[in-house]
Amino acid sequence: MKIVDAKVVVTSPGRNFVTLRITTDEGITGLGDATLNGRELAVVSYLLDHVVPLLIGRDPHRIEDTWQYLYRGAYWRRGPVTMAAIAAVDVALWDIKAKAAGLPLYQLLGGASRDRVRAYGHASGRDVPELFDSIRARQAEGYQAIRVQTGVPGLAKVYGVHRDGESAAEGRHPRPVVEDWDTAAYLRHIPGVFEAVRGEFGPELPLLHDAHHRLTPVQAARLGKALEPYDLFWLEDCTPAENQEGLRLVRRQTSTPLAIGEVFNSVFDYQTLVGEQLIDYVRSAVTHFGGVTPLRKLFDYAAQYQIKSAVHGPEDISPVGMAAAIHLDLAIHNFGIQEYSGHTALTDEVFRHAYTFTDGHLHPGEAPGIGVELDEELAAAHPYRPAYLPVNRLADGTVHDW
Ligand code: EZ4
Ligand code: CO
Repeated sequence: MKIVDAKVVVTSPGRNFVTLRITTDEGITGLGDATLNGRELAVVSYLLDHVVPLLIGRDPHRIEDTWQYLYRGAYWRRGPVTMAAIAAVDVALWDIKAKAAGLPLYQLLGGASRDRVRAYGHASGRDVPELFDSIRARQAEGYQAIRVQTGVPGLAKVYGVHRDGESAAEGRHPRPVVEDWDTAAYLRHIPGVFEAVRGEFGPELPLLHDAHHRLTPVQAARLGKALEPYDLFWLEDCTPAENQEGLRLVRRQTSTPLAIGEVFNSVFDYQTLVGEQLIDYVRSAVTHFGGVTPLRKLFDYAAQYQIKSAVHGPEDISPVGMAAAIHLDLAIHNFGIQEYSGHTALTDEVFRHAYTFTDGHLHPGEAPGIGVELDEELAAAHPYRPAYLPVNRLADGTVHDW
């Protein structure tokens, strides 16, 4: 088999998605997600100008070799743009190989290690009553594990907090919106929120919380300790993730489980964190980590340290990236949990997918390949719109971690 064509589709059915479609001389096609929120077109250029010309004529079955060729061959390694582009190629080739075999991808990864994959959803509220309503809404949708984010008194708008039913995409802007931040106010407020949630929903509901890289190690240690009575499933991204050594301090001070990695794009970003067992969950996305091939290797490395998977699954991962994640989740032994918010109905029409969400659990379905079909006509009817994430400033105007 030979690759005869590779095309990049940019579409915005509610938010921007970048998709690579590889076609072979036998007529089999494969899809890969290359979406990098807020920097989408840089990946489009990387693919069209520098990757697609190298793919034509290659044997699509040689996935590992193509991965190494693109990664080592570029000389310039790692980085979110490079790794999103390589991820799209990797997933599209796995899609083709699995379709050629007539099997769903998870069968090629060793087959199912479980019947279904537990997902967690997002609840948020500007205050505690609004948060309770949001948690109940997630429970009504079937979720059995819930990430909890709230507003902080004195702050106008906090990351991850929006009215229920208002998609995060509705808040997108052609220039970054400025949000305010005050770490001290946040640290004073959050333990009381979790006390209230435990009081209302009982001890069994798995609760997660995302600190979104806002804290120093000593602040994170204090928060982790303060949250111990409320038995979190994890505290996510407590400190800026590139400072791996900072996690030693956090780890020594608290037994609240820690999850990190959504902005990582290489196993080297995890060397200290995994090798010293400083975290409990690795959080990279298939789409931002170079694809299924390297993420599988990361999970195998993490497994030696009893660290589990928790693939990043925000709305800015397309259904193509989500499908690849769910196949991997089903197959690996050290699966932990999968983040999942679903997509807009229009997005699910553009990307028709075989995966399902039932009773708080995902299943990749039995369609050959990753099980996603792209409606290119509908995609073209919803063209790219510039959209940026917010930026964060302290009261004196200093830019803070986002
Ligand atoms: O802010 O994917 O856990 N999920 C998150 C996400 C990230 C976005 C950034 O594009 O923190 O919502
Ligand atoms: Co996060």
